[in-house]
Amino acid sequence: MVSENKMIVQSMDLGIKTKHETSGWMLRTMGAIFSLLLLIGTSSSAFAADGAKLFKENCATCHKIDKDMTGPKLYEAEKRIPGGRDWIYEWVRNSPKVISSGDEYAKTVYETWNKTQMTPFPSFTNEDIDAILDYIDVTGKDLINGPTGVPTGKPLEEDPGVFSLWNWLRFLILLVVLLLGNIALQIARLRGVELLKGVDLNKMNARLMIGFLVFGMIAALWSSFSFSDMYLYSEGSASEHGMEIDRMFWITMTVVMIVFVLTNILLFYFAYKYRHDENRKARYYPENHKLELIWTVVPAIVLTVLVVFGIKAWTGIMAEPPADAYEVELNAQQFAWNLRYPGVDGEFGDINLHLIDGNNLLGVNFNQKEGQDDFMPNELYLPKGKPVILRIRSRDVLHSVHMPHFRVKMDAVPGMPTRFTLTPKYTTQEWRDKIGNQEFEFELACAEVCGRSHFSMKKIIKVVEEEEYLEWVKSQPPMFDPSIAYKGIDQNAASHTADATQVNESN
Ligand code: HEC
Ligand SMILES: [Cu+2]
Repeated sequence: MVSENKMIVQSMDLGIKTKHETSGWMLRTMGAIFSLLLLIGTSSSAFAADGAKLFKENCATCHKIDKDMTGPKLYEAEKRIPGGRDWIYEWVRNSPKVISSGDEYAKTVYETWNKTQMTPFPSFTNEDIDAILDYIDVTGKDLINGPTGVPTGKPLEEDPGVFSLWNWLRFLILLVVLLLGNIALQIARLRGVELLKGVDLNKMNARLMIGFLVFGMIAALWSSFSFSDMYLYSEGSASEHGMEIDRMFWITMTVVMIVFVLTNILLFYFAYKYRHDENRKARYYPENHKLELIWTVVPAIVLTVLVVFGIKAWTGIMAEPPADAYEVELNAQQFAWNLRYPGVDGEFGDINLHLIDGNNLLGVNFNQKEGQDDFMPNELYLPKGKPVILRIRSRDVLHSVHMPHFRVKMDAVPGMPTRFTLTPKYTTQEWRDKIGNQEFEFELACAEVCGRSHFSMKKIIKVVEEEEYLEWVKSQPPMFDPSIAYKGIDQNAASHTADATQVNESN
């Protein structure tokens, strides 16, 4: 008979040597096979063409090739659209305009898609759009015919995601492994095999504590160093206030690391040293005021110093921006950033939600001459060495402006405009040379999980010299088009009268 005690010990054991070594051996092999299966990932096919990049960066937010999403599936769109490719050129560059021009097809899709506004891409050339359509065509065909072009006869299928056959198989294998392991243990038990005979579990646990400490420390160091080239912190900051943030980051990191290492060593060493011992009696040591005072006051002082420096840095970053700062407006919506620049006059037109319509995405008051030269580019241009105020708004849900290289992060809150001022330190080209990667682009991303296409909510940031920036501002076409009848805008007043600032709300 196996005693009660032994049974508990046995059921705690998973794979330590048994008299009949089969079960342990079997377990380990199964474990190895299972981990191998987990490691084999699926490979992704690479499309090098520009069209792929353009599609993924700009359209994939709302469109899938083979399936409807926020917008219609784009495979063979050209065939179903009566206007063909020429229509698509116009549509992509300014879909609101196509809709308001009275185009029947445009109106129908717009209505069908619940009047969801597609972002206009005014800077896209015909060649850009050709490249996107080619990419869609090739990829769509692959999805139907297989990559070799041999028809598989399969229709476009839904991506099973996590419930793929392969994942079910892995799950099944895991179940089988666990079952077999359990069987092996039961057999050993029935045969009266004494697992862990003569092992002092208490001592073993104590040693494992030290083992865990060493293993954990090595793993922590290894992971920090092996991924260190992914840390943005190693490249330094691309903005001026970011230098201060980095400095504080490193000071905090150093303090935290020292405390982390010391406390962990003590924690595990004490667990080892003061393990249960028949011959030792615990000392009764109820309190020590001096010790308690030290471990309360020292961290309190350190934390206060860190927090005070943090508050000082933050008030500096949030201080009133200089009067000659440039301005950009970032309008967040699911799932895009709409950028607005004040135009050559440097003044924004007011925004009024009653003015929003298919032609006026942001509801800019075009009755004001300040609003008439405002423009909406596709890339966020910033001048090097000059303060720029980001004026941040959201149209639907919470989003968050995240420009990691510039150490910028600020929520975009519906109904509550926020602000962030930064001064870029390097042009994009200088940064590319600095990090030795000529493909590099700065990026604006959304840092708030705002919905299903949150992942693709990003914009390219281009930092250029101030002269180039001013040239670029001059070269941008204004969003206001005098030939369009905007909702709530007085056509006549809009033709350049400075004082016609009233919006006709009854319109
Ligand atoms: C913010 C979401 C969004 C983005 C980004 C977007 N689209 Fe759209 N697109 C739509 C919606 C919604 C429609 C349906 C019409 C409407 O409501 O405006 C549409 C319609 C279309 C149509 C007409 C399709 C048809 O079947 O008639 C084409 C073509 C198209 N988009 C191409 C593009 C391309 C190319 C890009 C990238 C450069 C792009 N879209 C980016 C939302 C988007
Ligand atoms: Cu978002």
